[in-house]
Amino acid sequence: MAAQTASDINQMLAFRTNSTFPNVNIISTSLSTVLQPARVVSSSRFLNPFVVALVVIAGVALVAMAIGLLIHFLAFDRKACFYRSSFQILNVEYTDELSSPATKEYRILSEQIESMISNIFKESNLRNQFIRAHVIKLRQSGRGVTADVVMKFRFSKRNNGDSMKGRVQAVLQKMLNNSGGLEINSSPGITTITSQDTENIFTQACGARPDLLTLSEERVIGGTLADDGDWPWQVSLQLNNVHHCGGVLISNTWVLTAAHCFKSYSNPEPWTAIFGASTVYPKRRARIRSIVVHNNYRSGTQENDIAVVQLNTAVPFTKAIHRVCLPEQTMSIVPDSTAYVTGWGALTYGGHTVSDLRQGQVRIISNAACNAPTAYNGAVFSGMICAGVPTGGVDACQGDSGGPLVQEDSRRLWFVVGIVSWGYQCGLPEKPGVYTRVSAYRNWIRVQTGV
Ligand code: 4AZ
Repeated sequence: MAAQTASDINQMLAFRTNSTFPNVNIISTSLSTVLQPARVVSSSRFLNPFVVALVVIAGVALVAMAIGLLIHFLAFDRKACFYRSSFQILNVEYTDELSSPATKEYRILSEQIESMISNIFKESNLRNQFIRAHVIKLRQSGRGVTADVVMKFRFSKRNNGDSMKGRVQAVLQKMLNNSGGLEINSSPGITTITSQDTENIFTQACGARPDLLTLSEERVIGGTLADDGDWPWQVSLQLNNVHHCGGVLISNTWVLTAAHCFKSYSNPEPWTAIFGASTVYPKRRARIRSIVVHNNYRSGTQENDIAVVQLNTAVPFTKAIHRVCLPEQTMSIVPDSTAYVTGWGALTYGGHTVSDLRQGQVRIISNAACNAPTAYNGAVFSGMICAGVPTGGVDACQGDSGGPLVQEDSRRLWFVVGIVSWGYQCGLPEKPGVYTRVSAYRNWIRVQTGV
């Protein structure tokens, strides 16, 4: 039989249903008679728009509450706890290079210790509580090295540092057989310290910006206006109480600056040093005891544009006032790496100085590129270093002279790599800022200041 029409098939089905299974049809008819009115009742009750809205609102409120509680317990119910510890490392011989955080040896060993601690905690049941470990000092112990370390955790507010000490200690115990190439003497003891203790430790060390003072996870430099404490080593050198030059604090008593700042007045009497981001509301003032200008400063070429200034009284280091790190003689500064220049200098060539400290992000330019015929055509000597942005616009300018050009190392310590020295006007493309290369004068600074 070929094609049957739909009505043929329907007729056949109707016939079969009625004749072969008559009971089924009766039952099905009676079921539908019973269910029909009930269905009408249920749909009118549950699809009532008012009830639906109520259910949706209740659901949303429940989800919001759950999210709120989760955020609260994950973020706000936690407080920072700090511990201090000392690790004795037996298989690393102590050398002089390990006495300064500026050396490659110090940086490599500290990073190795920091990642060893970090790995141990990340593999432990404290992985969600561990934040950071930072080596604050390497010292000689016997023939080996002892590393003083600060560690930060975030625990629930219901716990305090002391109650969690045992758990932290238990994890550190595992380090004895899993120390990634370092031979640790014995399980290190730990001491609970406060956030104020941690801040004090970093304030005494060199090169710590606010994020390191609290061992924070974040690091941000936003905008161009600096906050108090953002660049704690920045100094304003004032002549008869008027801002004249920038400077950078390298110890409690010494400020590094440019020689050309003292071309007209080299007698310390009218000079003062001002600390804090605002020159109108300074955080501190100090008188100047002596000014040491480099013997071979040449004003024609700006060679050896470097000077150190001794304060009359030592400044106590605080959160907002402390020293920068000095680079080693051998420190290589990588072309195209990021650096920051800070100061109260003019915003345009020929403009006025400003009263709130400003910062500019620039990139290091190789001396070869900076000496190109379209740039400075050979006027940049080996004791100088250039930094700028290809399109111009961000640069040091008049009044920034003597101030710092700084870079952050892999351990978040900041180094002064340059001192604002000269340039053709300000912010022009192909005419970057030229700075005194601090690493080239590391020995001169040591001889003059003992730092
Ligand atoms: C100045 O006259 C000066 N653009 C300082 C830095 C620069 C230019 C001029 C670099 O003190």
